[in-house]
Amino acid sequence: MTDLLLQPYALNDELTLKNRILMAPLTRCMADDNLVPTEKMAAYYARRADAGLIISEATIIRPDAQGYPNVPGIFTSEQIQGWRNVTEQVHDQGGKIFCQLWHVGRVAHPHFFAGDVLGASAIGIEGTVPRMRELSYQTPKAASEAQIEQLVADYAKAAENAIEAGFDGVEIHGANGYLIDQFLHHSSNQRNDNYGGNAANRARFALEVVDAVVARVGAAKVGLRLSPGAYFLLDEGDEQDTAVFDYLLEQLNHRNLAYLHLGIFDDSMRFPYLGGNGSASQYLRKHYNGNLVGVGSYTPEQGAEAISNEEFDLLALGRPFIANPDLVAKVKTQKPLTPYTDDMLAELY
Ligand code: FNR
Ligand code: 8K6
Repeated sequence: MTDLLLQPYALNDELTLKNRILMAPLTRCMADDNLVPTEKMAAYYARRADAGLIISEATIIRPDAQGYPNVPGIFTSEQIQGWRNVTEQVHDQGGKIFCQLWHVGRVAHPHFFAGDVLGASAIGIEGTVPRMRELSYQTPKAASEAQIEQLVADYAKAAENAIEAGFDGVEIHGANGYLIDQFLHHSSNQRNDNYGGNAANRARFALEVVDAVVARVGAAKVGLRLSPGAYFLLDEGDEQDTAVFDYLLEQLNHRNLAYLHLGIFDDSMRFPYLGGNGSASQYLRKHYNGNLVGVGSYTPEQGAEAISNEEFDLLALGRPFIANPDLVAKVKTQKPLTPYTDDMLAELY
């Protein structure tokens, strides 16, 4: 069964993956204090170059995108150089790697930068920054239309920087309750201008970012991650959100992106307002025509079965890749995987 995972897969005319196993983006908070990727990070990614495609840990597009310590950036020349070292080592091992472009929106903390925390609306989240519990989240400012225009331009510039750094493409992080997702969900977007209210307005920011990034680097090099079910850093979703995602996916069907990637920790979660059996992957498959990446607490065997049932086309694995740098080799030789445990996050191996 897992043979299916090991077959090559053409994303489009430009990019063919050597297998259908993707390394999911995994924040590790191990960049240096200038948010530059280190030599250890290069070795960590190169060790996993057997994946059909590595998606980098989320990488911030500009200073106010930061909500966690020591996450890498892609906006200074030093950061671009650091990433170039990573992409070269991955390429030397025969791998491919995309850069996940990230702005956390209201999950940002001014401890990390000078300036305002921006969100879709002035609605904050409860709680404190992980690993820095003394920092409580603040109420964001609603981004003005001029600030939105600048954000869109900064995503496009970050994508250009990523290509300059040698990445094979970029994945726009539109999932998991961060900035783009904050525009898509009703609980975090109560604007009454062109970016709020009806479905087209709430999807506008996401589509402007996609179009600006595509214009800069080409659709064949652009993936997008979305969380149609609200489950992380957001209040519960509802039917109003579903109308937004229905509209957004219909629009994306005309964009010819490299792939669409579900953002979720466990695909057995159910969101009744998404219809069908309530799973986020089934909802995306129903509304999206292109390459779909499934994810969320799958084993390789379960993922292969889901692919053979045409539930999605490619499988991303996150925690199993932290525990098993040699994951693909183990799947090939049918060796058991080392189970993931949270203490593995302490070190980059
Ligand atoms: C994540 N995840 C995640 N997602 C994302 O889009 N960008 C990121 O930077 C991160 N960072 C991250 C760090 C850690 C430590 C974990 C465990 C998860 C989510 C990840 O990509 C994936 O969707 C989930 O981990 C579910 O897949 P697995 O781990 O069950 O295969
Ligand atoms: C994406 C960046 C931040 C770092 C992430 C660390 C993640 C830790 C892992 C587990 C968290 C699981 C949260 C799942 C939410 C489910 C809610 C029902």
